[in-house]
Amino acid sequence: MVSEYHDVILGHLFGSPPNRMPASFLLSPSSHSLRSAMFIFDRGFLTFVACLMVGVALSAEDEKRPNILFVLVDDQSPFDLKVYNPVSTLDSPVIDRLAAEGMVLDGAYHMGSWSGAVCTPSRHMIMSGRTVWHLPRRSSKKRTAAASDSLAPVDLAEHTMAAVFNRAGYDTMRTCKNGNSYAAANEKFTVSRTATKRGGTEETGSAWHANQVLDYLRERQSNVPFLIYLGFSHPHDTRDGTQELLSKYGAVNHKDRNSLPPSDPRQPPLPINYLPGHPFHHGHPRLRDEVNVSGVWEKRDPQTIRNELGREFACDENIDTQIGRVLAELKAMGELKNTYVIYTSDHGMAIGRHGLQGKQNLYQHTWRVPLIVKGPGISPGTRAEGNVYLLDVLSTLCDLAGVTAPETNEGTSFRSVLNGTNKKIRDVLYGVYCGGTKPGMRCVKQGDWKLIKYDVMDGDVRETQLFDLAENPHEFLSEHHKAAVTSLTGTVPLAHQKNLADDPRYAAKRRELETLLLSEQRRLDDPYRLWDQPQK
Ligand SMILES: [Ca+2]
Repeated sequence: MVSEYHDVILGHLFGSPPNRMPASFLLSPSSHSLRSAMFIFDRGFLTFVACLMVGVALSAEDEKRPNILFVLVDDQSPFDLKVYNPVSTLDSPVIDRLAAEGMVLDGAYHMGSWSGAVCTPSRHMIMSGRTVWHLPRRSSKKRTAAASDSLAPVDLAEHTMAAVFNRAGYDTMRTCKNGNSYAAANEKFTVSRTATKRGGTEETGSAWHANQVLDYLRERQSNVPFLIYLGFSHPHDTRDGTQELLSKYGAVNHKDRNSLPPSDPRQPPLPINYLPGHPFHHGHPRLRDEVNVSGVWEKRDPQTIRNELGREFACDENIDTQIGRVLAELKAMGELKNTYVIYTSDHGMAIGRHGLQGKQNLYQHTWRVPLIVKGPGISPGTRAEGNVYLLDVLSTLCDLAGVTAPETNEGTSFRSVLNGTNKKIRDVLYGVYCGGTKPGMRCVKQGDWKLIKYDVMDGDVRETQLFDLAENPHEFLSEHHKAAVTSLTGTVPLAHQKNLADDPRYAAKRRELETLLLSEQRRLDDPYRLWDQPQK
């Protein structure tokens, strides 16, 4: 009956008789009562058409293309945030609300780096949707043989985030730090206000980035949708927070290498997987992040780490406040409901976890990134594993906005995760750190199982770690079980919570993941092989 009625409507609209007339309409037209009925029907039909047209007008208004606010912070572990780590002492009410109104992705990763400046490939991947070994060659003189053998199209910048959205008729605006990014892609934003702001005042800190966006929104005289890239320079070191927030988290901007910062009960506790040192060399001698970050240097004692975490949290909370100002402005403008807000970081961060300080490792605290998305069609307060990379963001934004992703894109849209259709978009995840001695670190994850391999320091360090993340989510090592550590962290891991690589019960699982790692290396054109792999 529905399809028959539909046919009649089409007949009225397009002037052609319906193919199949419903039986109730096949009566003699000479009948007076029938003519009356037809008159009533036509009036009803006209009313229906009028409603339809109003509906079309309303839906055109409703279906205005969405705005995009892409928020990228610099160097933040997901475990800073309560939404990923309920015992975190960080106050981030705006991010908490974003999560409550949108979706939290638990499995969001960056694919890795061939440089100590992990920001650089990460941001190239975000802008281009390319995989880590398919990024443009670096212009630096320090170019490695592997990275110079570029597998990226020469005109890739023309197919990056802002270029794609400019062509689709969007207004594009970016504020971010200077450097360690993808300059040719960044230049495509029609409005760009960049400066590195890591100070503790309105003008020198995170407020400056938010102010650029607020000024842009208030000055903008355009009805077309916008894509705003709101990048913060913090919580990357130097973590000079505002005095008020430093005080809240009991931290000081410690500058004296020869003394320890004061301890303060308001400081965040040591991370659950804190170690006073990593059990073997991470493979990148003289790496700035591990030896020369002001306030930490090579120290891993509890006072230094807790003070630095306090500084990190002061910067995190300030960012949270600044995002809140931008969201309030969008709400006041009536644009918030039609805006996808994406919150993420270019990579995670150690700050004492596993005895490391920096971003050059593949433990979950550093390989993973926070990823929270709110916007039209996303059910509030939802969570999904996702298994996404940051390089999937470009195709996802295109998908959400009804824009065709560029042919150079290698990412996969995770819109189906955001709208609740899928829980994840892939099963296997690959990670690399190859910025120090070669071939470096590699990891692969499938389900709850994760393998990390280290082949560094000219063969002096050849290590394998195997974790069951369902049982050992913090990747505890045997070092975490030592009394000297548990007395500091207050956490005694369960006996089975350790590296399982040499446990004969998991030999088959280890072999399975080693095979998977090699196949991922081949698939992604990883130019290196590890000591125990075939060299092709
Ligand atoms: Ca970074």
